[in-house]
Amino acid sequence: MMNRRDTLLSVAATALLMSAAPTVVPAAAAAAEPDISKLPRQKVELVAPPFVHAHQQVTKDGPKVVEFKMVVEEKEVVIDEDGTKFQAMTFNGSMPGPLMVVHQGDYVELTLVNPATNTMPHNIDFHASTGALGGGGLTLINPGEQVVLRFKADRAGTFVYHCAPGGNMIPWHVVSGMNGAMMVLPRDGLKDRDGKPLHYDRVFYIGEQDMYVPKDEHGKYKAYGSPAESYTDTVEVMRKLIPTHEVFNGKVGSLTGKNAMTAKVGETVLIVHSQANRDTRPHLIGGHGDYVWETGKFSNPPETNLETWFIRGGSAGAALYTFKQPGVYAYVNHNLIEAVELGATAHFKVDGKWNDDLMKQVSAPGPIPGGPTN
Ligand SMILES: [Cu+2]
Repeated sequence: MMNRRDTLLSVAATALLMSAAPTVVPAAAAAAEPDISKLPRQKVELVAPPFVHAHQQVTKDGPKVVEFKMVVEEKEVVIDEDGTKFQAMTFNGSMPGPLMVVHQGDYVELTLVNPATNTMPHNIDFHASTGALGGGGLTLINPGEQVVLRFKADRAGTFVYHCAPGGNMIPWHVVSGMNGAMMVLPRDGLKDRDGKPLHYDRVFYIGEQDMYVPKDEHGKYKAYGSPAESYTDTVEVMRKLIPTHEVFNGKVGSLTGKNAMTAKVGETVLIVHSQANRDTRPHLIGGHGDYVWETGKFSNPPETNLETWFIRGGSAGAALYTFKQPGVYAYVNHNLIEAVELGATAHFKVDGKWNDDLMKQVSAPGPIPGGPTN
């Protein structure tokens, strides 16, 4: 008799086969392409969001093979102040997975590891890549397996990656945490609409995620022993399309208070924002998007001076802003119900000198002159 896990494995395998992933990869090798075996190689250690691994914004070097390794981790995490437990499935242990940065024309070479301690097959679909379901058709691995995928980052921009193991498994793995983003920078860096170079002093990666945690008959969030155990109840909540949590970087409060992102007045910050499943509308309260690539595609001219921008579900965007005033800025999904009630709020803590010309409290709160005194 099949247990739950075997059932899920076979559902995933069948669905993937039905999606017609190629089993034979055509030999590439058009004449103009470089001999990949002769290209320089660079190993990159990924770091957990909101931080981003060290990288050059502009490169004068030719294309290279950039080596990454990600380990899939299935684990229980707590996602809010009430201690709600969540059976997460993650790339490299974080929600979202790490931001991977390369330059256009580089080759991305990912070693994806699914440790034997996991319970599910996983894979990865890179929206930055071309072919085989974004690599998903070539990377499906069972617990105890690993796979190496190489693809050419042939277009610039910010792109989502996510697990897509087939059929009903796809949305479930994505909203369980298996999503992240890649930034493919133009080799000569970011530009404004007139071709003037744009530079950032800091970069942060925010991955927004909708979560669907089942409740018991008393309205309390339920906890489960494994992702598979949570599956049936979770899908029931998912199908109603009403998230119980909408969070930045894995849980409510992951980027607020003492976890705030930091900057100084005069610094330019690039904010990469992804949502692999659902639309969102980032807004920096008290600031703007000086330059915004809403769709994340750096070959398109950036919009300027935006108040709020739109990230389509299944994409990542980038916003560049130079802070002009000190203080704590909330960075929110400006569906404010999602920001305040469901968790989609982050903070920037900005140090520096206040500019009275831009804003001044001319008169502090006080009694209305001539009004009643008590
Ligand atoms: Cu997965």
